[in-house]
Amino acid sequence: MNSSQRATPDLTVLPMSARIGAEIRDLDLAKLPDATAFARILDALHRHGVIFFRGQHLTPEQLAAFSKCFGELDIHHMTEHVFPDLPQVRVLSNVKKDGKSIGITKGGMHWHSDLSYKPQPALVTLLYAVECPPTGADTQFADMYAAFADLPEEKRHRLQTLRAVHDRNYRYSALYPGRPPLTPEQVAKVPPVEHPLVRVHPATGRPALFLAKDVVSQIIGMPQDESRALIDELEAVATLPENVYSHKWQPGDLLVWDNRCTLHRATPYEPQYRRSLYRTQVKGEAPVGISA
Ligand SMILES: O=C(O)CCC(=O)C(=O)O
Ligand SMILES: [Fe+2]
Repeated sequence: MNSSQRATPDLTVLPMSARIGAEIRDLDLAKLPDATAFARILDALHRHGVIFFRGQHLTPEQLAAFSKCFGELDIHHMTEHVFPDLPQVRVLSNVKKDGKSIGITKGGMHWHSDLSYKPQPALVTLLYAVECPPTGADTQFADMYAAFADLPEEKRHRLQTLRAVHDRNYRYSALYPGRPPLTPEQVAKVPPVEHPLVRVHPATGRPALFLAKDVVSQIIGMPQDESRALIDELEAVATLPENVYSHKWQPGDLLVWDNRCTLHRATPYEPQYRRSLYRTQVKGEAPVGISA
């Protein structure tokens, strides 16, 4: 991504690396940003793929209000662990009350792009840390523009003609051994979908790889073993360390990531620590390929 730094008297953007991630300073998001400030936030998101703000003090309502600046909020198809009066805000947490977790625990520990298995995957996701462990539990992000751009030209040409099947149920039980399998009703809500393997970001016009090895069950028209090998290889290259930003959480951090040009995953932490975050996601559009 573009690492150029922008600073204005009231808003500073600090890139985390040449490729991906930036911190935005000097904003209190409990108040909605004005149009100029929001245009700068969006610009930073488009340049860096993942942005974050530290030291925030947000209620679930304030998080939802800021999230709406990015578009219409989605209500996740897994309706547990949302605020009853505010179903757009979901809780991720390992904290237990009366023996039951107050939020989703151990979600997203494989590389993925949120809701890629839906016809219109998530546009951006916002995650706000209420409490977090002193070490571990980083969220990692991979730059899928660079993942594509770094490939040899011949391979890029071939990949941009391909389509992939994204399937929520493909490895669900392997990824979530502690959860019951998806019910037939849940499976029926998320049938497998086909997306271009390379998608063009509508705002930046840049192509990005769009796949995750635990969600993409196959590449259309390719023998299964070849398809599997290609998917595994592409994810491995995309998530090489030089392509990844690891976010070390502090309470009060708000992260925003663009699911159209990044993959992310949660990482483990010691279970004696408490971790609670509020999460929203913004509805996206159907991915568009290069030749479409
Ligand atoms: O818990 C995390 O670090 C990330 C979880 C995740 O994948 C998500 O909220 O979309
Ligand atoms: Fe996720």
